[in-house]
Amino acid sequence: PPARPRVLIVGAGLAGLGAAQRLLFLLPHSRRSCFDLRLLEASGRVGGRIRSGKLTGDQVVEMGAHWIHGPSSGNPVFRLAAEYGLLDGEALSEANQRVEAGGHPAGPSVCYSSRGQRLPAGLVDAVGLLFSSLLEEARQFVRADRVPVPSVGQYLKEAIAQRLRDGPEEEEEEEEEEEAKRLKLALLSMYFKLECCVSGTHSMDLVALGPFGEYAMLPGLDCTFPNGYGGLTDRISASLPKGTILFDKPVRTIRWGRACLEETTGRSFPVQVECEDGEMLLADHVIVTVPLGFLKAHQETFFSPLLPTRKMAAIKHLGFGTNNKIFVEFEQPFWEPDCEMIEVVWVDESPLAEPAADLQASWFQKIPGFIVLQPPERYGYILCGFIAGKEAEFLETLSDTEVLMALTQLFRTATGNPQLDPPKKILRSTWHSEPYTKGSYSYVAVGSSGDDIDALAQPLPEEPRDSKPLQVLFAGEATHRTFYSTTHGALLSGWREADRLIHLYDLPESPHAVL
Ligand code: 6YU
Repeated sequence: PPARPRVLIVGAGLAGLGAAQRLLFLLPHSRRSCFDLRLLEASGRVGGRIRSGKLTGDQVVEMGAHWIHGPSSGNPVFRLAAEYGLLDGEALSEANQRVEAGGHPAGPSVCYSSRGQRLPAGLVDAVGLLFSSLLEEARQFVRADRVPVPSVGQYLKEAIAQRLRDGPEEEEEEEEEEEAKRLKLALLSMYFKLECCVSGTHSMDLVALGPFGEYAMLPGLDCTFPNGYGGLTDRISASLPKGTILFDKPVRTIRWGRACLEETTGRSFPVQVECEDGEMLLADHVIVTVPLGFLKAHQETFFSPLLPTRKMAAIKHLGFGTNNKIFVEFEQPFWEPDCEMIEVVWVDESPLAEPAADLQASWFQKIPGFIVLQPPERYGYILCGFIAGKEAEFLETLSDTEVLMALTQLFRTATGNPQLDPPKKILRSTWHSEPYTKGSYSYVAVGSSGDDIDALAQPLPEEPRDSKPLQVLFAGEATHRTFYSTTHGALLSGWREADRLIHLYDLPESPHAVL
């Protein structure tokens, strides 16, 4: 048989695994696949930023991706997870798929103030609605010629300041009015921090206003994997022929635009991949799925010759921040059995004021809240705190004991109970320190746009007339213009690059095959 095109995929996260599955099972009934393919993975596991861990016993906790955002038929992660039987009945129900919630389940929650009081649910909800409506306004500039300010943060802050100026000025009960205003601003500050976690950024001032609305939301109430998100990538990996994935095989440099002769076969290959262990692998095509954080840190040495200027600028200007999770387990809950979310509001904060600069003294104030892992019969009493930005990166320099002490203090302050028992266990992510990730996920930063995402996704060489086409292809969440920062964006990007190769060889397109 004629030699098959040789493909190397760098990274065995969802993008890389999805591309491999699509290329290998193109002809489901043929024993021989159309491509000679291998995946090179730097770590010893598949999944990348999908990583399910264990705190104690059997309860699975998600260190990375948590929800399927918009679990409905238009979401390929939902479809694949459903085909593999990884979701529960509620997530699969038609009713769940139809919900247009634009986000996570809004179950019963409690909001504490740093004065040790519960804030009235009506007030919290009202401020939450105001914040959502302002965010919605911020999404309206996609097709606008001009933006009033560069960032989402500035837009939100100006809208809030305007409302304060326009608000009724009551002469009487002035002090009470002032206090209510302060509390609303403190609540808004909590919602800003929550949004930093959603966008994976230090500050909403870094998120570009114009392209903000390009991120697309699918219908369906966000759902989780009862036995862990990792089941998805494990199943895809198990479907690939043994030996397809080479683990602990970090790639150092991708040399493209060459003509390397392989002595054993007499074939010439345009790409040479140098691994950290010194091994050199030759390929017709390389699909790069490494995170944008890794590209930002290594693009000068990862490609030889350097990437075209436009692509280098895209890597530099697109945003890639840190969102970390802190799981804490308690002997006894201090929350009601059906509570799904615990928020904490620092009463002296305002989104209109400069944020605190002393990370050591106040890093934990950046935590907007904790998800309660439900139901208790499955998890016991576990909270999952989330924190984004420089504070999340600072957290990675602290010991578990230091974090536990700070959180115990936070819970005591919020509940007003100085005797509250400390959590008995802690487990946290350190995405910024992960050498092959260097953060959590991408966002469109001030100074960049959706065009940068498309530029990043463009294969090399850009003008293939004189050389072999599609030598280096780019996938991964940061290359999807409307679904960046998600697992479905990652999977679709892998399929997109697989399809590019399938079309190049004029092979019949087939839907992905799940074994
Ligand atoms: C989602 C969610 N979610 C929380 C947290 C994180 C992420 N995401 P991978 O990194 O997986 O794979 C690359 C591989 O390459 C990896 O294995 C490396 O080891 C390897 N590699 C690197 N360098 C190499 C080298 N040199 N050689 C060889 N191998 C190398 N997504 O859908 N739902 O709830 C969350 C969340 C804490 C960290 C998430 C979520 C993001 C996904 O996890 C992520 O996109 C994909 O897994 C990436 O897959 P991949 O294959 O591309 O890379 C308006 C607007 C707002 C926009 N944002 C709104 C959306 C909010 C996103 N939500 C996130 C929230 C949570 C909680």
